[in-house]
Amino acid sequence: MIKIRFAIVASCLGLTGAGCGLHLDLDISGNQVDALANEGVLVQSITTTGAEDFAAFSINGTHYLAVANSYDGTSGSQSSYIYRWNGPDAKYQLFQTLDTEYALDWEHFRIDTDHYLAVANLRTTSPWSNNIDSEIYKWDGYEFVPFQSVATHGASDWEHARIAGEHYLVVANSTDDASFDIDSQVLRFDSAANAFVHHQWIPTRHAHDSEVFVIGNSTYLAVANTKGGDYHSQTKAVDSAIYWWDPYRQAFAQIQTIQTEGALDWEHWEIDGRHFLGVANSGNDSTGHVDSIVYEWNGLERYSARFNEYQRIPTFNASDIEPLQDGTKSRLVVGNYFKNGTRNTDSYIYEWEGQSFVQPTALPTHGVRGFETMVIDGVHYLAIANQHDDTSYVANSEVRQIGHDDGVFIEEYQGLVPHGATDWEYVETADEHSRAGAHPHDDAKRNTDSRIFRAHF
Ligand SMILES: [Ca+2]
Ligand SMILES: [Ca+2]
Ligand SMILES: [Ca+2]
Ligand SMILES: [Ca+2]
Repeated sequence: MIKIRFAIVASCLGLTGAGCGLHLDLDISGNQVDALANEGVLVQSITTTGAEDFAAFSINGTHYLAVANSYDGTSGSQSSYIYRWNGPDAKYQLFQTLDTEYALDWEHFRIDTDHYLAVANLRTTSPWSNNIDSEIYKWDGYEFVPFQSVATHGASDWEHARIAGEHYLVVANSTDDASFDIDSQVLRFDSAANAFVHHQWIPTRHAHDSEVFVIGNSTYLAVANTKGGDYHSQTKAVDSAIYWWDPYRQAFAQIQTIQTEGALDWEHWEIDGRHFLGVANSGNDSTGHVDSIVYEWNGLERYSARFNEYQRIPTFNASDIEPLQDGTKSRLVVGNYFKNGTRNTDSYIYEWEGQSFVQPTALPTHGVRGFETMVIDGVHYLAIANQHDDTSYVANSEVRQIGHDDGVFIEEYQGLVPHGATDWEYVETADEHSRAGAHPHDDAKRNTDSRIFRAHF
């Protein structure tokens, strides 16, 4: 569907100036809205039970959002839900229910045209055991159906990677009931067997997240190790590790260890050709009030690649770090799980100003465990998995609209020379958004330039 409205640059030539140069903020449908708060506008609340993760994906143009529900206060045997986006009015509606066991993560991936969805099941509740299967589902054209069960041990995260035409999955294992120092697993898709098969063990310590990313011709893996030892004697003073995919050995080879503090999440992102890695540190053995850290790539390749500390960000039991990128504007959200005795604490969104992330603005969260970004019909959204609101695991998670006010209209597209233009008008085409804007008028001449700004999505 292509919608085009014309940009109208009104003239106030001859008027006294009242209102000239005033600009209005218009939302995506052309309605006037107040200047958006930096934390975004609440679009939808979704009741969740110990939400740990959202995964957004689309199939044949339809948008879906899966939530990992971990626990309702009694049991980890929970229904996790897949919601379908039914437009800006109906928003997300329940689409499919899948039974999960203390679900911590959903990962969507494709192999050719086939869609898959994997869930990380942490443990059973009664009897308690972390040695349970996690499940991979496959889209059958109408819904997700079971595809393969994988033996996991306190599974916390799935990560899909495509390397040299092959499909891999990394599953992060956290414990086998006895020790936190257990391996995580790399699986490879065997097309002849139509199944994922074992490929490599990665030594980990209560692994909670893995991140596969590509720089140049090399593929890397970052693993978040949270703690070591066992239930009786444990420490968060464990390093996390970075691996390089060695194409000759067809395996990940460790190239760097990084001192982390209860690391729960890694993310990779790129800004202007610079590659960054961010880690969410949940805390050390005495406090959760520790810095989460952004690292920058040293520019060297293959096994010479290293990631050096670039910026420290104060966090409070940090659970997730997530880049927010719309067009050429880069931001970073860091989730604070718990601060000063409450889970009802703000997380922070930082703005990239060319050298560092600055100007944090508050995002209200409630025991937040994960963020997921999605773009639907050109609008940027952030899904917030709120685990617990201090009262109950049955809490409201949220979908918020973000990056719309100051994150979208960024590139000057066309200069105009009207006479004292007064108003903004929004222009929308299939994949391009523009806004014509009035430059504050010049009282002396009344003919200063106006601008059209093009939005990047
Ligand atoms: Ca996920
Ligand atoms: Ca994942
Ligand atoms: Ca991650
Ligand atoms: Ca993240």
